[in-house]
Order: sequence, then C-alpha cells, then structure tokens
Amino acid sequence: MTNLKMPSDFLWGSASAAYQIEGAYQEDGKGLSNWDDFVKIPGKTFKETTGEIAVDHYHRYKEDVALMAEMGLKTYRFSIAWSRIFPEGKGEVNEAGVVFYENLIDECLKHNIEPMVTLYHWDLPQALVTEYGGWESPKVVDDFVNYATYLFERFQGKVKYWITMNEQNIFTTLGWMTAMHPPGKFNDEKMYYQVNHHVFLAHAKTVLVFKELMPTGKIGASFAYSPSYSLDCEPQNAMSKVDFDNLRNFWWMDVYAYGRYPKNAFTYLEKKGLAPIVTAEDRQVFKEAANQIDFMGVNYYQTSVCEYNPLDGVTPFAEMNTTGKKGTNQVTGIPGLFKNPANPHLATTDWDWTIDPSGLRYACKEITSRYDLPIVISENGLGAFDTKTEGDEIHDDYRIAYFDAHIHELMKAVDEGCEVWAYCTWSFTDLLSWLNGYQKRYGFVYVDRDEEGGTMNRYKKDSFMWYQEVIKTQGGSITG
Ligand code: GCO
Repeated sequence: MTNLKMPSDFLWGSASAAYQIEGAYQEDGKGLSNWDDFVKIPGKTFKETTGEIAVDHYHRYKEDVALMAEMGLKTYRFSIAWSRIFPEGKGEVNEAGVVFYENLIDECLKHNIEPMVTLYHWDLPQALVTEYGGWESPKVVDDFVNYATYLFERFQGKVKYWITMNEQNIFTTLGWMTAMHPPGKFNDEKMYYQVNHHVFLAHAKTVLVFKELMPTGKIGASFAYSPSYSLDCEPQNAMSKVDFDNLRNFWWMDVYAYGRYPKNAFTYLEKKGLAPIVTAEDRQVFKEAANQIDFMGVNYYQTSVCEYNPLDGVTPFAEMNTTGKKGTNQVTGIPGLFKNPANPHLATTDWDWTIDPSGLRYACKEITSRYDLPIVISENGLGAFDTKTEGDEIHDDYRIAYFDAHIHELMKAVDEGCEVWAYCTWSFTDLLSWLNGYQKRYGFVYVDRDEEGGTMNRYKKDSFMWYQEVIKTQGGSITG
C-alpha cells in the first residue's frame, strides 16, 4: 500500500474513441468518414479490419455504461463522430446522430459519471475531403468550429469537460509523413506543417467560442506526449534532446499553452522552406486561445531517447507495424539533429512501446514547470494479447502491474505539486486498434470478438475488479 491518495474530487476515468468502438457505420443517417474509406485500401490495416461493426457500442452503450457504473468510474471520455452529427461535414444536422450522443450522455449522468467529450478523434467527414481536401484546406477551420459550436449549444449544462483534438501530432504524422493513416501521404513535409497549422486554428477558434458559450466549462487538447531523455551527458547528445523537444513535443504544446511556435524549431523549418504560413491574425487567435485553455490533456504511453544524429539517413518517423506480429524497434530521427535509439533500461510491450512508469511523472513535472497548467491524463494503457479461460476469466496481471506502477508515479507527481484533475485509462472495453485489428486489447472489459467477428459479449477482466478498488480507495490500494 502507498500512503498517497488522490483528492476526493479526483476524476478516475477511462476512455474510448467513436471509430474504435461504435460500429453502425451507416446507421441512422451517419455520413462516411475518411476512415470508412481508408480501411478499404488493401494492406492498410491488420487482416483488413474495419470499424464497420467495431465492438457494437452503438447498440450496447447501456450495457457498457452499466459496467462503468458498477466499476465506480467518475468520468468517461469518449469522442463524437463528426459525420453522425453532420453527415456532409456541414449543412443539415442529423438529429438521430445527435440523439445517440444525448442518450449516451444522459446514461452517464444517470450513473454520476462525468462525460468528457473529444470533438475530434481522427474520423473526418469524407465529404469534406472530397470537397476541399479536408485538413489540407483552411476551409476546414470554419466547418470544425461550426460543428463544435453546435455541440456546445446542444450539450450545454450536461457536459463540462471538452477536448478539441486527440493526438494532433499522431494523426498528422501518420497521415502526411508515414502514410499509415488517411490521407495516406508519404513524406509530404511541407503539407504536414500546413495541415497542423489548420488544426491549431480550428482548435484555437473553438476554444474562443467555447469560452463565450460556457465560461465555467473546461476545455483543452490531448497531446500524445513522449517525454525525452538524452542518451547521456555527451554535449551533442544533450543538444539533440533540445532539438527533439522543440520539433516533436513543444511544436504542439507551446501553441496550445503559449499560443506560439517554438522559435528554434520555426527557424529550422523556415530555412528548409517547410514552415507554415502564419498571419498576424493567426498569431492573435493562438494567443487568445492559449490564455483561455483550462488544462493540458496528456496521452501517455512511452518516453524517447535522444542521441545526436550525424548525417546517416535514419527514417524520419517510425513505420508502424500492422502485421500483427511483434513490432521491430526502428531508429527514427532527423539527420543532422537527433535520432531515437531504444532505451536499454526499459522493457517493451508486445508492440515494442517502452514501459516507463516514471516517465508519466516526468511528463507531469515537465508540463507543470513549462506551462503551469492543470493536467488531464486523457489516456494511459497497455495493449496486450489477452486470453479468456474456459471459465470466462481473463487474468491480466501484467495490465494491473502496469497501471499500479503508473498511478503510483502519478500520485507522486501530485504530491510534488502537479495539479492533475483526471486520469483516464485507455480503454474501457476492448476496441479496434486502428492498424492492429482486434487482437491488441486495452480494455478492463474483454469483448468476445476477433478479426472475423464474435458474439460481442462482454467479460470483466481481473483488472476491472482491481481498478474498482483503486477508485473506491482513492488510490490507497496502489502498491507502487
Ligand atoms: C491503437 C492505438 C490507439 C490509440 C488511441 C489514441 O493501437 O490503435 O493504441 O488505440 O492509443 O486511439 O488516442
């Protein structure tokens, strides 16, 4: 047992994303999204899996929320599929799509579970891609703000916590650099930074509207933060950590929290002709939004190691593994600046992600000292190959050990002065891994389905009962 505890109003939670759980991809007037189209391209996902049925949450949301209530969850973070609300991305509202989320929100509230809504978790209405190239055009900014405004007005008084963008750094990197996500572009670096600029504008303008409409609500963005360590104290390696942070972490977090791009990174990109076009008005909007965000959302999975990179041509970004076999750790980086070798001190998951509980505390302290903002841990979890016994039990002691160690470090960060409001595990039920199918399981609740399908029945894993106790004791049952 630890002698640390979280405050009584701490939001113990769990998270999901629409495309990964809902299914019903063409039901009740929903429009198609970029993902509905992308997964049809052969070879893009493990065994050609799609989210067309996913884990059928659309029809089973009551059962899922009942399980959350049984667990004692204080908050549930989920995303809204833009194309359910506006099938064409704009124009006519699809009332049936809105009602689905209204029912889900009401179901949560009925059980005293605080809904935390993500506006964008990667599924963009395909109509906007067809019309003007989606995020590649600045036109998307107004359409996004319009979509967000509609939801703020509709769910005012019911939903207090909002997240604009989920892992902007990941969906843009995989979409325009590694071709692993839609629109599947490879090394389109100039567009990559321009797309990011449009996403930042959509985020910032949305924050401003939100603050007008819901001054007491809370809003932020969720960033996939991989804090960095220098390989050692060799000066060039230490410098490579600064460059890595500016280009791979602060590029996003500084815009959210300070309303400006990190100067050294911007200069570097300007010299290469890759910097985005930034107007005086953009700068103003960024600043105003940065002054008003309420928290930094952090999706924490792993840390990175930085080493100076002489011009040896490593892959700029990791190519993600969709084969379903164990991943191969690739060295990535930017020639002349940094590369990211594996950390010899840390174990890895079945998909080669490092397991580094103290990295979570490191992340919180870094954010607290750099931005002095409250923190919402919007994701943290372990993807694994779980097995169900003949007696319908799932003994995921490895997941329990993972969460126990991470929560312990989080409690230490709070003890050291970090203001953390919420901790959401990824995920509540098992769900579709975008690229790795249904075999990569993250949930407290096992879903009986594989790449071919299944009964969709839900089973509680050992970690379910364990987290229930953590919530009940405010973290007092954590062993550390
Ligand atoms: C996967 C990923 C996702 C992400 C999540 C990010 O395997 O597909 O791990 O589940 O963690 O969508 O927000």
